[in-house]
Order: sequence, then structure tokens, then C-alpha cells
Amino acid sequence: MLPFSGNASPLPRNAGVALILALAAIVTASGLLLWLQARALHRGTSAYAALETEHLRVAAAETARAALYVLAADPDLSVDHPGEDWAQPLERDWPGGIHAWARVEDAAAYVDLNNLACSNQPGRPFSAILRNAFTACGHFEADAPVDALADYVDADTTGDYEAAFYRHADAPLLPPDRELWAPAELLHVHGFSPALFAPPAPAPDARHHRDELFGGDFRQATVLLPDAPDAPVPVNLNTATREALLAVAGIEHAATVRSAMSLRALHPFQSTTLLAAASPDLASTLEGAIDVKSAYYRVRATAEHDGRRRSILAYARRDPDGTVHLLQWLEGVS
Ligand SMILES: [Ca+2]
Ligand SMILES: [Ca+2]
Repeated sequence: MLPFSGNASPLPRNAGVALILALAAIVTASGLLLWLQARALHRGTSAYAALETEHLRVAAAETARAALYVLAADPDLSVDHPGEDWAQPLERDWPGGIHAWARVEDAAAYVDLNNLACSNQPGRPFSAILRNAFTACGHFEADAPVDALADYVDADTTGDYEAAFYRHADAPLLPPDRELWAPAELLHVHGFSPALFAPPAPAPDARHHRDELFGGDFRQATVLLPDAPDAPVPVNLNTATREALLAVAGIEHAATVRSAMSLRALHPFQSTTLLAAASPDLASTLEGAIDVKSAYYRVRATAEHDGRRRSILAYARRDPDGTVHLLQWLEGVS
């Protein structure tokens, strides 16, 4: 039986085929139209997202820059402490509902790992200070990683952990014999692993605190400053972490460190004379390792809108005349 009957004449076979082709063409055209619309919408959405990301990036960058201007305007370049304007959080509102905030941190609050690259080491050598940092953070096998880092960054090629040592590694490499520029480079150094930078084990329960002498956080003890100064970078007595002060002074001077942290909370140190006078046996070891001002800072800035964020981490050096130079500028999502 034909599909169409009654008074209507049956459609010729060719007409049916033509109808099917016409319908198929309409369906295809509709599909193509929908696809084009979806692609245009996607492109529009992508373009909007890219534009918003750029707005966030610029807002974070400008807020970081504003924070560094405050640092450059520091009225007292002879002393740096957490009560100064540059150390306070900075917030900015930007067009489009973007909110941004930035904070400058004294990078001299930590022991600079690149200090091992300096051939001149006044007072106690920074290799000894770094060993103390390891110990203060519960890592008691410090000799190998400290010697390895020293060989990795120092200019000479004499030592147990120079090229000959790494030639036989699973992934052979050549020590750069220069300052490191990124924390990731540290993981190539013998004895340095991600575990070293992991948070320390928590106290067993709320009644206990982490061990005061050996329970430190290695991330709070050291920093990697992307610069090659002529002399080691001293730790700032007014901003230093407990771990960094224990590293500089030595575990045996933990009581002095505790006193110094109590005193600076009342009034920032104007010089290191008081500390040296309080512990004469410390004076010679503090030479070149501690100061009451800083030349290195890092600024973290974040801009946010509608749950989306862009962040910036920048390292800067400030000259004795207050001029601030950017050393490293890293952008990302947070
Ligand atoms: Ca200052
Ligand atoms: Ca070397």
C-alpha cells in the first residue's frame, strides 16, 4: 500500500527522495547554524574570560606596584621593622568590581640560600648558619646537603659535590656554579627534596607545641633571593623568623633568640649593638650575618572578581638611597 491514499495522489518516488533530501538539508543547515551560534557564543565567552583575566592581571600588577611605591617612600632607611607603612597590607578597588590586595614582606627575614655562593664570608660562614637552619627544623643530616649546595652554587669546581659527582647521577647534570634563580633548581641539589619543604609534623595534641628548638619549618628558615650581591645577605633582626634567628645565633643561644624576639616586640632594634653586648660570645659570629635593616623584599598581590583570581609574586632589591629594583616577577592563578 502506498503511504498516501484517498483523494490525494501518491507522491512519485522521486518527490519523496527530494523531500527527504530537502529535510536533510534543512536539518543540516539548522545544525550548522546552531554550531556556528555555539562557536560564536564560545568565542564570545572565551574573549570575555580572556579580557577579565587581563583586567585581573593588571589590577594585581598595579596593586603590587603601589605597595612597592610605599616601600620606596620608607622615611627611615636605616631601620626596617614590621610596624612600618610598607609592611602593612594594601587594598585597592578597581573598575569592574575587581578587588585587589598586596603585601610587602621582608625577604631578609630568612637565611638566603644563595649566600653560599659568596666567596667572602665575614663572621660565621653561612654554611654553618645553614647547618643550624637544618637542625632547627629537625633535619639532623645537614652536612651532605649543605656541602652539596655550596659546591652547586660556588664559582669554583673543587669539592665533593661538583661535576664529577653529578656525572654519575640517574639524570646527569652539570652544577651551574652560580646563584640559583628559582626554588625548583634546588631540587637538583644532592640532599634537597620536596620533603624538606613540607610542613613540619603537627604537635601531638593541643596541649603540646612543636619543639621550640628542633620543630621549625624549613620554609620559614630560608629563602632563595634571585640576585648575586657582592657579600652575603644578612638576616634582619627586626623581622627574622625564629628559625632564621636560631640559624644565625645557633641552637645553643636559643635563650638569647627568645629574649631578642620579646624585646623587638616592644621596640624595634635600632642597631645590633645591644644584642652583641648581651651575648659577647655571639658578637663575632653575628658580623655580616645580621642587621636591623633590609635590602631585599618580596611582594605578593592578588586581584579577585566573581571568584576568579590572578596573583603576582615579585622579588625586589632596595638600594641604600631607597630606589627599588625589580628582580623577579612571577604571575599565576591562586
Ligand atoms: Ca625603614
Ligand atoms: Ca662549584
